[in-house]
Amino acid sequence: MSHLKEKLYEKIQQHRPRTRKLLKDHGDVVVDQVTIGQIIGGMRGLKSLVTDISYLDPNEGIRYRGYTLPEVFEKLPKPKGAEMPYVEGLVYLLLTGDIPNEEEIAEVVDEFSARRILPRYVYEVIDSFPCCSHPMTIFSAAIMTLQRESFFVKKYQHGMRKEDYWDPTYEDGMNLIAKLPEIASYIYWKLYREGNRIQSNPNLDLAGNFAHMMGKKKPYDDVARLHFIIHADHESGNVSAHTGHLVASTLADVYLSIASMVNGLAGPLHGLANQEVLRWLQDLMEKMGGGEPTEEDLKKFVWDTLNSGQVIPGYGHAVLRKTDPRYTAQRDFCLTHLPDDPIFKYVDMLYKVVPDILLEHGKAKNPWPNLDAQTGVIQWHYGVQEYDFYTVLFGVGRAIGITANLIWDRALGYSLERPKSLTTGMLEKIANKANKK
Ligand code: NMX
Ligand code: MLT
Repeated sequence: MSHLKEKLYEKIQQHRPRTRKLLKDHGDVVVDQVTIGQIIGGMRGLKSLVTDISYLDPNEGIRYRGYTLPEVFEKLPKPKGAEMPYVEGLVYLLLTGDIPNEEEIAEVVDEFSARRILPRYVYEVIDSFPCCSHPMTIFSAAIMTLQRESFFVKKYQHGMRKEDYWDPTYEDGMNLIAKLPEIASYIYWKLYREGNRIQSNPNLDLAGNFAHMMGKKKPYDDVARLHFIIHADHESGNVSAHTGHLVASTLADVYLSIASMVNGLAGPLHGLANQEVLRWLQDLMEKMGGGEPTEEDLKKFVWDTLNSGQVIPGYGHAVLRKTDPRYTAQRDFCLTHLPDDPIFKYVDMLYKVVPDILLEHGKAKNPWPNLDAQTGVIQWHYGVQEYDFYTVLFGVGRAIGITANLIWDRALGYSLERPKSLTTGMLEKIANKANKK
């Protein structure tokens, strides 16, 4: 057993009595109430899920295992000469709650390297997609294709004790995370570079190898590290995390669950917003004829978008009420590495005008930018300009956090998810009764 897996098992054994006690001794304690507004309005804010992998504070933003993003970037070890930490360190942190040392990270780097090889049939499935298929569709299908490799399915069919479910889930999860950069980079070459591809380098860390397979020089390895780390998790209620958890609650394996997660991410109100931001910016830049816009030009463009009934992509959030720290982390990277990039300048000018306009517009509860507002700028700057690919990159990162969640879901024996629905008539009755009081 690897050190990481041993450590994880130790943590699981320590944690299990806490969950058992909560269920057994405090199962009836009321945590939250639900309103009609929440039932019709997408369960916004309803406290109904549990995870220890990450927690999202509306004002502070995400914490991974209790650490803010700046703390994660400061504490996790970095490859020699790199500005950003190892993604492998984040995997270790999310799974165990501990900051790994260099030696512990090196073992995870080796583990991913050993699990990377993609079966031939995955390339063939990607090759066989009809032209104009969206990269997220191909990404999801490629993950589904790998489902035949699931250890969980084999073990389950042979009969497995519930407390052992986490083990083959870990194996499936680690195998899949290791393969995702290979799948993503091959989709890129297939769709935009006539199917040539760069072979993986077994001596590189996961993000370094991704940059290598994308054919990108430094600092794109740090771009990949930054990207995968900030996209990894956003507690359990967002659509991709929730979908992954929901599907896995049926004991569907990691491949089925992560493919579902990818499908959830592919909607424009969620992960696809990063492609929408670039599409919208290109439209803006075209209107400006390549020149620098004035503040008035930008205000007009933003109002035109709103007045035509569309949302401003990359702005707003279901939970956050301040600028997303993932936006700030990417903005800081831009300020250091690409301060004069023309798209960055547009994005930064928009940061100055959009929040006030959204406040005046009066609808969005959060007028501040989310992470998607900055992602494409960085990718575009380093030559990844096919913006329909950006959500695949989000998916590679997100799979890391969701896999950690799925392993822990199994370890703690979380139940099949099955909330109760009501009819509109029933809600009307409840509303009338409440009004009579
Ligand atoms: N531009 C225009 N209108 C907005 C925006 C925005 N950026 N954000 C929210 N609104 C509207 C929203 O459409 C809703 O209108 P209506 O009452 O007509 O349905 C109203 O404001 C209230 O919505 P909120 O409660 O503030 O937001 P909600 O929690 O429902 O949705 C988002 C959150 C993120 C879906 C929403 O802010 C949005 O559509 N943003 C733009 C798309 C985007 O950037 N998505 C990426 C989110 C991050 N991610 O990667 O997942
Ligand atoms: C995410 O990273 O999943 C998004 O910010 C959406 C969310 O948290 O609701």
